[in-house]
Amino acid sequence: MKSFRFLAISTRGFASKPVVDWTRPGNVLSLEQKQFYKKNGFLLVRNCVAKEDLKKYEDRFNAICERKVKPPASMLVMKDVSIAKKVTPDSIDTITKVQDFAEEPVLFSYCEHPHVTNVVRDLIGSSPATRIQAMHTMLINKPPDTGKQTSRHPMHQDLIYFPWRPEDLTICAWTAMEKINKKNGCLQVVPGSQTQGLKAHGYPDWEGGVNKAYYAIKDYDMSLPREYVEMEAGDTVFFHPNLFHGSGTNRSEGFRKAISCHYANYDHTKYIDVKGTVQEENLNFQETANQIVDIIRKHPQRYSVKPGQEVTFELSWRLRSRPVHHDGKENL
Ligand SMILES: O=C(O)CCC(=O)C(=O)O
Repeated sequence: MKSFRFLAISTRGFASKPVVDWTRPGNVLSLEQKQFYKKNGFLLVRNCVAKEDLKKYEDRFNAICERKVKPPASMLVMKDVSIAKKVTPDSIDTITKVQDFAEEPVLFSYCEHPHVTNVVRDLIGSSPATRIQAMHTMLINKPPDTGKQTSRHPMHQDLIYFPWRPEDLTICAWTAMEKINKKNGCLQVVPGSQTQGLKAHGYPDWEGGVNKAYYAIKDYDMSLPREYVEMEAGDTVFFHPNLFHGSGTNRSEGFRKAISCHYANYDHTKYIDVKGTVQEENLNFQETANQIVDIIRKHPQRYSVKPGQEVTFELSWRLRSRPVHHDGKENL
């Protein structure tokens, strides 16, 4: 782990510079692709990650689930709410997500994959040399639904979880590790919704339950036009943190795997104080923020907290994120 600097600042007076030039093609993307992203808030890049790479990530995930490989102490291993209460040993069939794999070398190699990072730099950077940081990392093993529809992920905006800005210089890369379609719960997106600003979120009032911290946009307008992003293994969708998105019930027999990373532009991103924003008003957000901070306070060694260092929500992100392709003497 690297050393850290304190970067909590107020949003007041913090205006984002036009870092990305939307009038020119990127290093790897055409002008049309860049403009499609700008307008719609997402871009699907087919065949972005090779099958051999996907196999490496899957093998490592399986080895972690089967306890053949010890995960880094800071990685969270999660179960679906409908499975979690059953007393079953951990296996590929019970682990539905791993999160915060910045210290896991094989999984983190996804975040460093040049086909992914080249696109990221075109969409949140100014040049192929733009410095980026992997902020949030996940491998999602969406289980076949048990009948309670807990495998659904409600429509939400990822920015609700993130205490940094500007949002236009953060992006998610989400790669299908196998064929993903409506049947096994593909991503659903509302094109253009990233321009609407951050909405209030809360737990959906679904019967059957919902997974922890799976928030939904409150009073969501079900008539908004949704696009179902069906993908082949290796296809990658890049999306804006304000894009309305979610995923449907997995009605197949198998687990549906995707690997993802949220990146931020290292040189133009600052933490904000969420006081007075939609995020603070969201009680569930506070609950989640406190839970993460509490875990780190309880296990300071796991996260390399320095003696006497105050564990804040911002610090919780700095400890779990990691610069990509640059020395990053300091984390964002
Ligand atoms: O993988 C999925 O099913 C949805 C992922 C997602 O929307 C998220 O984690 O924000």
